[in-house]
Amino acid sequence: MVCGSRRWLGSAAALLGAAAAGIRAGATRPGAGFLHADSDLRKSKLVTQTNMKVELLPALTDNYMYLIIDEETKEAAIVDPVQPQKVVEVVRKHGVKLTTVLTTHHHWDHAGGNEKLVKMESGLRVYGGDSRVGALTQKVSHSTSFQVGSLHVKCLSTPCHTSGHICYYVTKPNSSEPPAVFTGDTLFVAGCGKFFEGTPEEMYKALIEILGRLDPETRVYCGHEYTINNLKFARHVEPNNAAIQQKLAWAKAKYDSGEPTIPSTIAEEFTYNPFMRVREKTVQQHAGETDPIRTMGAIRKEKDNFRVPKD
Ligand SMILES: N[C@@H](CCC(=O)N[C@@H](CS)C(=O)NCC(=O)O)C(=O)O
Ligand SMILES: [Zn+2]
Ligand SMILES: [Zn+2]
Repeated sequence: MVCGSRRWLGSAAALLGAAAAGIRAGATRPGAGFLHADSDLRKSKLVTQTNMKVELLPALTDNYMYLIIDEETKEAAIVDPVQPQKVVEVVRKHGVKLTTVLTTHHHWDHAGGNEKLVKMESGLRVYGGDSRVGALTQKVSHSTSFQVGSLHVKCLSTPCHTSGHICYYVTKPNSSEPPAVFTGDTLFVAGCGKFFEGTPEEMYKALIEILGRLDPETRVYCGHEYTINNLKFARHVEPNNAAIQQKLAWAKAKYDSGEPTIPSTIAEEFTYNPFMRVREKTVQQHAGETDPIRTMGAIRKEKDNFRVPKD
């Protein structure tokens, strides 16, 4: 399966068919024989703060789109709207004004809905860090900032998964509530994206020096529901890390009830995510390295070939 390619649509369609035929995927999970094949069987979730709401919208097999609402002005942004029809429906449900598309990277499973969405909703500003992003109107780079209503958005350039990958850091000025970061395929809960267009050094910079230095309470909203598989790899790297065991048990329970395992926080990621823990002796010893960047390269290579166990 190539990330962002249309090739895997075939398998997604086949799985959707199986779900439609009445095979409830809810009792199973990755590595347990079946998949949550249908995003309609995965529940959405609304994270409500005084100033900002984030609605998690399951898309395709395991992607997420995110609707961000500024409570003060009722202006909204959508992150990676691969399924535009669902976006339009949820915008209508909330009665908000959608003005902004935040595209994390050009892969089809993230940017593939942009062209259709701009036809359905006129006047959208489409942000992204890569000319390969469809319907792009605002090309951004590191530290580019703008507003969505009263919310402040700062672009963080995190090349590696793709060379033009952007994470979006969203804050409400003068608020005591935690910020949010939309990390696409750079940082996942307990994992990171494949290094399709970058190096271990770049991912180190992205995870440790950029995302790792955000407010530790920042909520992490990532591009895919990969948490269980990621934690099984994390457990393989650090078998004695209790934070991994606990998060895995929690994630399995969430998955079985069709609920998202998102968001996490930056502080939490440092406790169980092996790619955020490359400075730890335990992770370095597993990799047979003493340098964090070489450790990053080694564990990414290992995960590329990791066979996820059933339990
Ligand atoms: N291993 C993925 C396979 C799909 C895949 O390659 N996904 C891309 C993003 S579209 C990726 O970077 N995955 C990170 C990883 O496999 O660790 C899974 O858990 O389902
Ligand atoms: Zn991708
Ligand atoms: Zn992806």
